[in-house]
Amino acid sequence: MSEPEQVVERTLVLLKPDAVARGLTGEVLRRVEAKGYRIVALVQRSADRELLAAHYAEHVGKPFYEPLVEFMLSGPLVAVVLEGQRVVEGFRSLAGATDPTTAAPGTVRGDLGRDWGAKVIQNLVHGSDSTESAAREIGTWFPEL
Ligand code: D4T
Repeated sequence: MSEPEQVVERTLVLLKPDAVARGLTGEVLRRVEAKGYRIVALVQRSADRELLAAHYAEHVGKPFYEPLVEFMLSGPLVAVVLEGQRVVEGFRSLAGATDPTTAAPGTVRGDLGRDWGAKVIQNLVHGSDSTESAAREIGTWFPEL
């Protein structure tokens, strides 16, 4: 009997304002494309409070929420939809651990990120943490998809 075909997934990636301000958009997308994932949609834009409240619904009210929002509003960001087998966990593996100081070398956060003494962790990228989150987040950032 043949193996069941693996389902093609999508994930929502944000290149956060620190990545855009530092001119790292190309470097991050280079890694994504070199890994073999397909870019389905991509836009550079600014966020707003309503969009961030939807995106970060599980963090609303936490002590780091307001500094997180201020950071995410501090400049343009790039929102991307990626596609590929197991792309949700694959992009999170490329991104590395949340804290860029200790994220493994070889990852986006480990190679390119650090602690800047800000009130909130500035870790360059976001990637959906499950296929359910991905569906919700893609709907938030790309309602036309
Ligand atoms: P994102 O969501 O940005 O991909 O990051 P993670 O999945 O790695 O982390 P998260 O959703 O738990 O946190 C969102 C965002 O808030 C910052 N943060 C988080 C922070 O400054 N202090 C904290 O204690 C936590 C948990 C970092 C990422």
